[in-house]
Amino acid sequence: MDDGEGTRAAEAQGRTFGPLGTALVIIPTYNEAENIKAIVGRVRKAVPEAHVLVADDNSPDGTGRLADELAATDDHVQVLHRKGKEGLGAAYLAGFRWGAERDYGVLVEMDADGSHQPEELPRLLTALKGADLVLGSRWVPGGRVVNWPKSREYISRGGSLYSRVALDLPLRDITGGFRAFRRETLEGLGLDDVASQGYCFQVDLARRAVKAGYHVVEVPITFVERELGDSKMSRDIVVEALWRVTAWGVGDRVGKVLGREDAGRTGRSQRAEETKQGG
Ligand SMILES: Nc1nc2c(ncn2[C@@H]2O[C@H](COP(=O)(O)OP(=O)(O)OP(=O)(O)O)[C@@H](O)[C@H]2O)c(=O)[nH]1
Ligand SMILES: [Mg+2]
Repeated sequence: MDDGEGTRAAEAQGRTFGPLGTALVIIPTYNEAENIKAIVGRVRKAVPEAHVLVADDNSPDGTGRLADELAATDDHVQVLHRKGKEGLGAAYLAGFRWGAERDYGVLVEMDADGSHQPEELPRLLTALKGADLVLGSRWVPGGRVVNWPKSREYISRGGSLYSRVALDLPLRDITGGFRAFRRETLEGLGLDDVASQGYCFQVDLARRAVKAGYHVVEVPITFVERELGDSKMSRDIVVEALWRVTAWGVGDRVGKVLGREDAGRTGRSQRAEETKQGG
């Protein structure tokens, strides 16, 4: 996908974020009727030049309808209606495709429940000028969580630590979902075969980015526990993350032992290598 035309068109409409092109903030929703209007309003205020895409899985509580109401009066807000609940990962993949087809230069992941603060978005976007992927991080110096029960903190810290060690990733917050990607980065991750869903989806994307040789930067954030609506976090999501991360870790190690130096590598580093070898 050639960027030039799209970027110029976006600039003409006054909706670019710096030299990277227009940012699309993708907000996946399932039953977030109590949160959706406030969160979209906060994003629009914090980064007026960005666009918002609500990716709603036909929420029974009418979140999609409320998002439509916002979109009707604001040309920076759009809604992707999906047929039913298919999980966070599938909603993001659909949102990424939607954004790439429309030439957005930056794609942002953000929860609807207020845990990710839109007011911190400018810092993430600024950091992306010197990176391929920026992770909002609770577990680097300066990052923190507010109002989280200790049990949630242990699960989250434990999940990141386990992923870090099992997958040999130089990252602190690997399960978080407040992230900014350059479009080119997403295109280099080979997303067609991503099957993972909850936290595991975030681990999967971080792992692919590091293995593909992209420059991944963590920026401290303050994560605030949701006040309204219900969590979709479940035992199944934790179990999925545990088995997939373990399987990836074992796969990478077996690959190394068998001498497959490219085990698990996709995208940029592999392509660069192939180009070198091809002369
Ligand atoms: N489209 C879509 N969105 C989802 C789905 N599951 C979760 N979400 C959204 O993904 C975001 C994160 O989900 P949460 O329920 O907040 O999960 P969590 O942050 O791990 O859990 P809490 O900290 O307890 O809130 C929210 O905006 C949800 O509405 C899904 O199946 N489809
Ligand atoms: Mg949440």
